[in-house]
Amino acid sequence: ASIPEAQREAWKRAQTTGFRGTEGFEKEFVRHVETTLGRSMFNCDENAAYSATSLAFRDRLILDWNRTQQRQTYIDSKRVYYLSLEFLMGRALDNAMLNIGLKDTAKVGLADLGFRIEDIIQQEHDAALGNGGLGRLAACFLDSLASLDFPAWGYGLRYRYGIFKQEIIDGYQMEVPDYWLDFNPWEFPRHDVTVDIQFYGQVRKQTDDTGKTVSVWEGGELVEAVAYDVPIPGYDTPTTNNLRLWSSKASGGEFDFQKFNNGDYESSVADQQRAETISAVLYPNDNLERGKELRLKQQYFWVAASLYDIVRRFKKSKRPWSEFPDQVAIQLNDTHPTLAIVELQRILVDIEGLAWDQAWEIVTSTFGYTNHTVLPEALEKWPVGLVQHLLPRHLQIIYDINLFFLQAVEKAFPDDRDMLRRVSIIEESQPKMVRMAFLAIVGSHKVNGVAELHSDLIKTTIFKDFVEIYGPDKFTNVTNGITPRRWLHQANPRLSELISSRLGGNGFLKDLNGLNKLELLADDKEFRKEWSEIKYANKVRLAKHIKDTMGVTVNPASLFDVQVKRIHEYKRQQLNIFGVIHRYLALKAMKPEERKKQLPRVSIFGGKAAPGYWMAKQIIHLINAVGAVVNKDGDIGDLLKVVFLEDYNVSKAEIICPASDISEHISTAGTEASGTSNMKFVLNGGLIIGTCDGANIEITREIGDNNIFLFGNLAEDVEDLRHTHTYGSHTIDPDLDKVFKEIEKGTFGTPHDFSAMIAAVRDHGDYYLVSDDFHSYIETHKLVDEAYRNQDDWVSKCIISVARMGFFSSDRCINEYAESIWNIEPLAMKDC
Ligand code: T68
Repeated sequence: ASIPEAQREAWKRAQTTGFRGTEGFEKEFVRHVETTLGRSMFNCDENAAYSATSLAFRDRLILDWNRTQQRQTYIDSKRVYYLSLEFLMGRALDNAMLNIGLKDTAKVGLADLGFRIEDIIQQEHDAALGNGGLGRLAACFLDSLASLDFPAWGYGLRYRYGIFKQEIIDGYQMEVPDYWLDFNPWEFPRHDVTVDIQFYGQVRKQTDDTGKTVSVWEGGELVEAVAYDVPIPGYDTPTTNNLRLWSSKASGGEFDFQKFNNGDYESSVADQQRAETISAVLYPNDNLERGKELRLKQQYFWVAASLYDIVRRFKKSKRPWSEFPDQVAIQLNDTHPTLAIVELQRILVDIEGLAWDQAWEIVTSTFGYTNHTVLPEALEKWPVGLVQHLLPRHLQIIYDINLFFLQAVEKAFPDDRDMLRRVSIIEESQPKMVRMAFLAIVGSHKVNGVAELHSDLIKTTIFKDFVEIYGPDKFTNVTNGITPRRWLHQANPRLSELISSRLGGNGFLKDLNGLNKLELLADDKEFRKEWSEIKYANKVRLAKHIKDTMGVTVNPASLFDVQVKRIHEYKRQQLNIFGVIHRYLALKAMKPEERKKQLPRVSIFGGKAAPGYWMAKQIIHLINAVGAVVNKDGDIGDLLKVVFLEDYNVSKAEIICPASDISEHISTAGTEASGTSNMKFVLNGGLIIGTCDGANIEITREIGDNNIFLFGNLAEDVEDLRHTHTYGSHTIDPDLDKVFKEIEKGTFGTPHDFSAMIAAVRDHGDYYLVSDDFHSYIETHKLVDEAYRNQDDWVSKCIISVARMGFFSSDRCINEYAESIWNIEPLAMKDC
């Protein structure tokens, strides 16, 4: 407001607008090749062309980003902040081109200049700052938040190394570091946006002028957080939101010059490296918490920097603190950012001088907590001693939060002494532990699960007592969703185009329920034919990828059976591979004439095992060992192929999902909170074989139970079954036993290599119910074969399923969060 008119005019005259048409794109492209990259027509390889294209698009994005941020600051309405330790973004260029609506422009421009756009897109290294579903969900949410014009920021860590690259060597997983930041055109370093983050030290009580006792946290060490901003373009809207990632470095510059000048060079470099270690690497575990000090440091570093930023932004508006929750909603993606609750309470009480109760009211009105798992090994707990050492003031605050909470519980439930022990934020174990999920519940106004069954389960199992204490309204469900932009339009351009041609436009990409009109075409011969051709072409593309990367030839006319996701016993890739062995034995036992009548199948696996998860690595090894035998068996030929795809990641998922006929979502009932790839596969015209678990249940409800192959025991029966295994008599399914005996004969290599997998079922209680579900699994696969033989019916099922998938858009999901948890409205850019 204080800028003189003449200056404003000068700024306006000089304003850049970014390119629009092909010519504009080409100009920007060549400018970047020549002046940013210092190259020319004669040495512009595909990688340089990728860089120049990205920079041209980045320039456009940042202009929209600036306008969006200015507008959001000016209107100053409520913002939502999504705190996630993981953002599994994948590639940015294709997404940016499609969301801005200039992919065709770039395609023509690149062709003029001598490049194929597909080759250029493939130059990009995936941004793989996540493990699996949780991180990818955060990425889909950012896309929806921007596409729906919500004023929203993501906050995360800028890991130097994302999830490791997986190599398969002699059938075993090897991990290679993922150094991805060599050249990243999508981030803007903000060297002026830095925060000093404190660790260790002591707390001193002192009396202020008014006679009040205040706590002062002093001493310890400082690490500097530097912001890196990643623009997030919405689809078909100028709204471009921000993902702010924090990077750590030694506070106060390169290294400690005092130490350096005193000749202590080594130690000054060591300090610097220690600081940089905080954001160095993503922990590669999904659904497992291992309680390492560095992980806790990462959490506090990221949370403290983000809250400093959020509070600084709020304070600029000069509003009273009581309005904080009207301006700010913070969503905790799992318990990883739970310290944010404690940090905000500390800022308000220790630094801003608010009374405890007033501060706590603000804190609890601000936060929402999303739970993603009921697996006990994944629930975060930190040793009290470790928290005390690293964050002494925070531990005091946690104890106070717990004290006030338990006092209230005691008052409300005077007769239930055991209740206090059960719900205490501090677990009275040896050593004592801080239960992060309980802290997250106590410090939030809403807690949500990620699919209906899961949200019910948390209310009746792990958080049962809290439902008693707070009443049922604090707990809610928001079923996960996926962005149709990346998972249909980008991954499956031909299908997207076919749909758009029949629906009369791209509207379904912003209102996925629009797909339901496709149902009228389910029996349309011509439509079915085009649909099948696209599926076939996508299978040819995947077959080529399999050939190029794994050297295995597969026939695209086979039924493609896919299971790609993190390798975990609860996800039961072992059930799948045992089923494959069963199929192989059955084929071997057939006479040649009978064999000829069988339907050819390709079993495709992919996914990473946490480097320290031995059993998961054994499962990968067995899959590869089976592939090695089956794929070269002359009796079998095309009837069965087994492939383990190396290094499954987001960009590979974009090739795999469109090419699947049937995908496997076969977790032990009650263990998979939601699953999101199940949604991706169905949206791409594939069917599902799955258990009654997670979002499979709602997918069934939406698409109809004749369009999905469900099998296995129900969640409500799992506990009893486990009990029988341990205390009753446990008999192994006879067909599974044959599979085990074949493995033990050495058919797939040294039997000893796989003895632990077999023992887990036979001798150690079969916790994941592999044997209990085996028969039903095999029988259901027979139904899949039968159904696939009738291609007309099969394709109709696929069309009907896609038509009914509207519910699983992350747009629907984000709108539910906005309404029931964040109380936030969109802020469109149109009228500015
Ligand atoms: C997944 N969780 C759920 N966790 O397993 C999946 N865990 O059912 C659900 O669909 C998805 O979240 C989204 O809600 C994870 O992916 C992790 O990756 C993880 C990472 C660190 C620590 C614990």
